[in-house]
Amino acid sequence: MLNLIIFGPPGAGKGTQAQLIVETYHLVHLSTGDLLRREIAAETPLGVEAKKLIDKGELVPDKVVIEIIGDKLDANRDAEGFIFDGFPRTVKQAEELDKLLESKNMAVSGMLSLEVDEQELVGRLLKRGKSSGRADDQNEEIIRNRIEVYNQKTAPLIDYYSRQGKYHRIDGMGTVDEISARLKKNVKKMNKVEQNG
Ligand code: B4P
Repeated sequence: MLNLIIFGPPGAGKGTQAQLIVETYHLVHLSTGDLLRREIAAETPLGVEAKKLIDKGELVPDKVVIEIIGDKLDANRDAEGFIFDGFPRTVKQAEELDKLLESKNMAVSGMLSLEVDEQELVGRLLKRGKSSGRADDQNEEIIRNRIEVYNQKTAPLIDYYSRQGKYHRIDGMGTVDEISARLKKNVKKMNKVEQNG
């Protein structure tokens, strides 16, 4: 079973690339950003609270996203594998994901980490902000805060997965197709290991 984490700073191309991997490997795509935006659109109590944080470029509490992911794992028991997009974002989330998967006799196969220059990240997000309607994409100060939050709270996960031998660094600069080809090379290797193991 292939369980991938697509990782990187805001605007690194996680959502874009996850979509392409899902199509090839028939994985269930779990994007915490998308799931939270769905709650916001439905104006649920959770969505109302999440919106206040997301609009400022802050993270939603660990407990909230861990619960969302737990529910989705339970709801997709027959899946051939998962791709976690935008999750985990803190060491606490990573530890809880390991526990959740272990309780189902599953494990993370690998973490694909997209590396992109900061200026490129800001440019991509501002460009998306023109059409997405996302408040967190429209203001450079908020985007810089998201990158700062990433550096402080999320980047330590590189060490977390390196220690488990699961970190794969991917050059995230270039066209969507170029990056997709780099990612798929890595996923292919991981898939072989999963099938032989
Ligand atoms: P996310 O939805 O995960 O937002 P993101 O980091 O911006 O990544 P996304 O996947 O959307 O963008 P992508 O890089 O693909 O999170 C939003 C917020 O939700 C967070 O700030 C946080 O508040 C909250 N949240 C989510 N998960 C959470 C968690 N686990 N814990 C706590 N809080 C959480 O693409 C960006 C743009 O670049 C797109 O327009 C795309 O078209 C473009 N692009 C992609 N590849 C490109 C390329 N190669 N060249 C040029 N442009 C490219």
